[in-house]
Amino acid sequence: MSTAIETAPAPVVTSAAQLIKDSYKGKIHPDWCPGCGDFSVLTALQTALFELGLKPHQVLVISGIGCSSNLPGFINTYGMHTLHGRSLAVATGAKLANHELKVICTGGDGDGYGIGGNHFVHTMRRNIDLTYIVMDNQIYGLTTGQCSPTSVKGMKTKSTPHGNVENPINPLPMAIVGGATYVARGFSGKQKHLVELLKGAIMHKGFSLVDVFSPCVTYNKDNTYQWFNPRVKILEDQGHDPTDFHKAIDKGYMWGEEIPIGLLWKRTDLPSLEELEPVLDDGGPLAFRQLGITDEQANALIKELL
Ligand SMILES: Cc1ncc(C[n+]2csc(CCOP(=O)(O)OP(=O)(O)O)c2C)c(N)n1
Ligand code: SF4
Repeated sequence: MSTAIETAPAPVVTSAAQLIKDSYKGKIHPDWCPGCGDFSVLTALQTALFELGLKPHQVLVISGIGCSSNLPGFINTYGMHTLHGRSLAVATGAKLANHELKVICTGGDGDGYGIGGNHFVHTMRRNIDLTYIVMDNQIYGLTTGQCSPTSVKGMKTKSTPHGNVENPINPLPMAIVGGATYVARGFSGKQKHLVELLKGAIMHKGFSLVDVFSPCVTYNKDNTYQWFNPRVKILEDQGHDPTDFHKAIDKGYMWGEEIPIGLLWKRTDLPSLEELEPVLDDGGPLAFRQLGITDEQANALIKELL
């Protein structure tokens, strides 16, 4: 990978009239390999935020660790680069501290479905209002090409030289039964379509998963743009009904000659976690509220705990 290059400081935007697409351009140029699918996801996210009219300070992007997880460094919003597999846990805390922020997690399949699998399951069942974008390249990119939880059976990787013997997990049916209330799949090669999926996910009140096929051009020589292009079929062109549970599961399982992309599943009848939390009922974000104790009491408490 090339070295990150620092550019001019990102513009500060305080009013909607000042918004331009470059408002979301980060200070650092991405250091992804030329051709990496993650470039398209970054552009799609910046376009979605622009088209939704969200100002950079209204958005927080949080990641774990991986090539894809470097994304918060390349976008001009609030951002946090956390530990491998821990983005959803940190995002849950951030969302509860300031539920007025749009909180978006970005990362890879290893980060989200491997080491972060436990957090994935428990965040979904809470239906907290977060958007989770997983750049699914079916490989560990940053650590140079080991098998990931979504690598297909038989795939030869650095860690499976004789072929992967394990079955991959399927994040889409898993999310549908796990409690996610917006479940979609995109493809880096179909950026305009991805923008619409991301806009829907960001505006959805509840937990949204957008799993994106984002080819790793360096380490995954099987699931390439050329491999996906003839296979991906847009669900919106087929009249798919995203409120039909069984059809959503069926579409989520399809693999091989036809792979559906688009909005598989959406439900709006479940309250999100913040809506159920009485402490968030009134009084605005917790982060802006008075502690309810004096500075002396706070200092004494800190001293006692340290
Ligand atoms: C606790 C911990 N375990 C392992 C690692 C090493 N590690 C860093 S990134 C990564 C996997 C990255 O793969 P993925 O999440 O699919 O993202 P990609 O790089 O493909 O975008 C691993 C295993 C780490 N940083 N921290
Ligand atoms: S190693 Fe793969 S995932 Fe990482 S930047 Fe390069 S192409 Fe992208």
